[in-house]
Amino acid sequence: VSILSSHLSPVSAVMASEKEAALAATPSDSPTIFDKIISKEIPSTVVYEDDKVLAFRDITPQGPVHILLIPKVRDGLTGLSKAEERHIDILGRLLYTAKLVAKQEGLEEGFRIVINDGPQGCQSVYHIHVHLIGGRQMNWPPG
Ligand code: TR5
Repeated sequence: VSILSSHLSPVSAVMASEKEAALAATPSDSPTIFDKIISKEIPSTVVYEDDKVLAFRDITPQGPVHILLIPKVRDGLTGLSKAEERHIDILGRLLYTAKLVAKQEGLEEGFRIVINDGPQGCQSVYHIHVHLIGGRQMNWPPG
C-alpha cells in the first residue's frame, strides 16, 4: 500500500477521496454543483454548449480527455435509473452530443462513455451526466 501511495499524484489523491465521497453519497433531488456550472456561477471549461446540453471538462480527469455532458434542465433526471419516457429525447441528445464532442476532441481511435448510477455505480453528483473519456487505451473490466 505504501508503495502504491507513494506513486499517487495529488490528482490521484483527489480522485480517491472523490470516489470515497461517491460511495458515501446519498441519492438526492437537491440542487447540485452542476446547477452552478450551468449558470456560470462556478467556472468550468466548456467545450460544447447549445440550448439543451452543456459539455465541460471534468475537474479530476481520468484520461487525457475527460468531458461531462449534462442536460441544462435536470427535470427529475438525477440519474439514469430515474429516467421516464419524457427523457428519451434528452438521453439521445446527450449521447449524440458525446459523439460530436469526441470528434471535436480528435478521439478518432475510440473513447469510452460512462454513466454512473447510484451508490453502487459510484455516482457522486445527482444530476445525470455522461462521462466521455479518451486519449488513452482503456481496459476492461472497469473497476
Ligand atoms: O462520480 P460521478 O459519476 O457522479 O461523476 C461526477 C463527476 O463530476 C466526477 O468525475 C467529478 O470529478 C466531476 N466534478 C465534480 C466537481 C466538478 C467536476 N467537474 C468539473 N468541475 C467541477 N467542479 C467545479 N466542482 C465539483 N465538485
